[in-house]
Amino acid sequence: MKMTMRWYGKNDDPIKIENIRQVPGMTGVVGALFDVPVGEVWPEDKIQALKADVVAAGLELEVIESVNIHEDIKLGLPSRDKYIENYKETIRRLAKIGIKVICYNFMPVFDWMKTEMAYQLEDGSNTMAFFLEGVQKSAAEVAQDVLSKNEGTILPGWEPERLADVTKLIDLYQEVTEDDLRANLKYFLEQIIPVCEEVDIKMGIHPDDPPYSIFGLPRIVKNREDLDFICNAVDSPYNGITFCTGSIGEDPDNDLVAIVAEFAKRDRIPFAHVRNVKFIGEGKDCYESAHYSPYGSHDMFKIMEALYDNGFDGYIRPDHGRMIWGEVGRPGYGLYDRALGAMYLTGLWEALEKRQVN
Ligand SMILES: [Mn+2]
Repeated sequence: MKMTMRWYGKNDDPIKIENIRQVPGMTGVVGALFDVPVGEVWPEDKIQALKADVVAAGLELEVIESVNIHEDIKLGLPSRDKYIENYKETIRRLAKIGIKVICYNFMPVFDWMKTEMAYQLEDGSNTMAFFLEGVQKSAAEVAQDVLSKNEGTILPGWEPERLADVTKLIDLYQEVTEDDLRANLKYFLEQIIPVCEEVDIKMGIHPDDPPYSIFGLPRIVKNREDLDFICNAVDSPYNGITFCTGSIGEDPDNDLVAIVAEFAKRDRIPFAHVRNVKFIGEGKDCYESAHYSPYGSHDMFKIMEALYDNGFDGYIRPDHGRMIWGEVGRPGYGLYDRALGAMYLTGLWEALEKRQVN
């Protein structure tokens, strides 16, 4: 297991990489380029500059999150082939600097959706939350809400230029069924996985967040059956999952520990986001709690145990954290609570390793 933390780069992240380096057990950061328009080939000089910044801080850069998928690929438009060729070239360029895993998602229009960016918790901290009631208005209004509460930072997957006309983008999906979207994902994977095998990069699809349909959009990475379909669509260890416990875990019907165990055993989890959520009331409304099991609805020990016992040897990162100790910044991506999360997960892993020895 290699513990990592997401870092937005020296120009886009208020958090210094030197501070991430001081978190015990940290081996590397998960990085990306945020100024390359979706669909374009990532410039080699920028990739190398990012790598140089990370290495200079004494950390590794082996995971990229995300190389986003152009909407035309998800929609299955004829123009997709051009964007798939660009994607292949980006994969090859990332391999040259030692990248081992690329995280991506196949969510139409929105990469992720929260209705509350600073939900107040009893202890004085705040966190992101998702309440179904919050998406009962139009998608454009919800998008505007999210974009206005980003504390001046870029939000991953929420490129303002792409979301400028959310309504139009959603209209394009009116005729796209879940089966169509699945076929478009399979088409994409059939094209890129041979390249991944050649250059030794594993793809990890991030589950839908939340893992059910919103705004009538199709969703195909929601549960065990969806993950099984994806793994079988191209049967290769290079076609894997970024197992986000906070996304799959936002549907109480998903048996989180059993799903983690199954796909770790099948060697399809090269990268895991491990975090907790806390359900409120009877339905699916929830907020992003501290990682520690008693504060959320999921058992982090059992999740780490399922990874450990099934031979997981990939990358882990804590996921969204609360804003604590007065920290202000990109929602979910402050330093302090993610550092606590990383340390907690590292501690659980140490206990699992030593349990086996004794
Ligand atoms: Mn995640």
